[in-house]
Amino acid sequence: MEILNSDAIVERLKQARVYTILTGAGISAESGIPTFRGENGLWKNLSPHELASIEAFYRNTAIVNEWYRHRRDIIEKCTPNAGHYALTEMSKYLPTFYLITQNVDGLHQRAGVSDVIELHGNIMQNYCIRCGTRYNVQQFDEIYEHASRHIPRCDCGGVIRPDVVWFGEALPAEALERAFQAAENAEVFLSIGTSAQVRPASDLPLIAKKHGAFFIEININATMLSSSADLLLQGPSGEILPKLNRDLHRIISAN
Ligand code: BJW
Ligand code: ZN
Repeated sequence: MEILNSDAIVERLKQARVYTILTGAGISAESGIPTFRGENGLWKNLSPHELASIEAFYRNTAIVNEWYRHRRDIIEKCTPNAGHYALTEMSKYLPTFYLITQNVDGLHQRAGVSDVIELHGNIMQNYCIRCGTRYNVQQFDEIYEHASRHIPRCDCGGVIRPDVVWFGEALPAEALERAFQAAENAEVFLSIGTSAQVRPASDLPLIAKKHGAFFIEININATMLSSSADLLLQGPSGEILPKLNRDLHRIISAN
């Protein structure tokens, strides 16, 4: 069945030159990576707010490090799903395609998109809080294994932390600037698998809409953004995106 079944929508998508995509944890759920919120979103009875902050890291270094190590293990064993691959396909034929992700799992890159705007960093990278030296997973694990009290330290004595953005921290300036630009320039904006509860990422769809974009949301549940959507595609992104890709490809190559 076609999911783009209104003539007005088909025409709008056909004319659009700039497609901007925002993804969240939901797109990786079908790869087996737990989302942050909702039923399975807790880890050892702690919410993301109690784990993803510098205060939590200093207060509970062992627990937070264990959480990241556990998540890295899961991510390393996972593979991108049909939703990631559908976006990769779309990136090849849409005239201008920006992919912004809140995810730190690197699955879009593993699915073949080279230019991904990562708003919240990447879980495989770590850095020293004092001198900035960077450590990849292997280097980090080596140090972590011998670390006293689960506090991995750099040669300079500084604590090593994951290169991700915690609550209260600024997003990487260049990525944020590119994301705002991509939202402002979007003619079609797709928000996929995000609860849209975390700012400033959750502002992007509304910025795009304010600048005239056609806003499509893909999610298994309603979110804060659903009432602003021009088209709501409810269901798992691993099922919806391949259908959307097929329909879009047909519409665009019919030009
Ligand atoms: C499916 C599916 C399937 C399931 N198919 N769908 C006003 C302005 C600016 C900031 C704030 C503000 N008010 C408050 C703030 C502070 C804060 C914030 O937003 N708090 C709110 C919670 C109220 N924001 C910040 O602190 C940010 N920084 C900041 O503002 O800095 C200011 C500053 C400026 C200058 C100097 C200093 C400071 C930083 C936010 C960082 C968020 N970090 C985390 C952790 C990253 C590291 C890690 O991974 O460990 O990012 S928290 C967590 O939430 C993670 C995610 O990227 C993020 C978003 O979650 P996401 O992706 O939406 O996942 P879920 O689980 O919430 O939702 C999954 C969705 O998928 C659901 O809707 C499901 O239904 C759906 N789904 N399966 C389709 N198969
Ligand atoms: Zn250092």
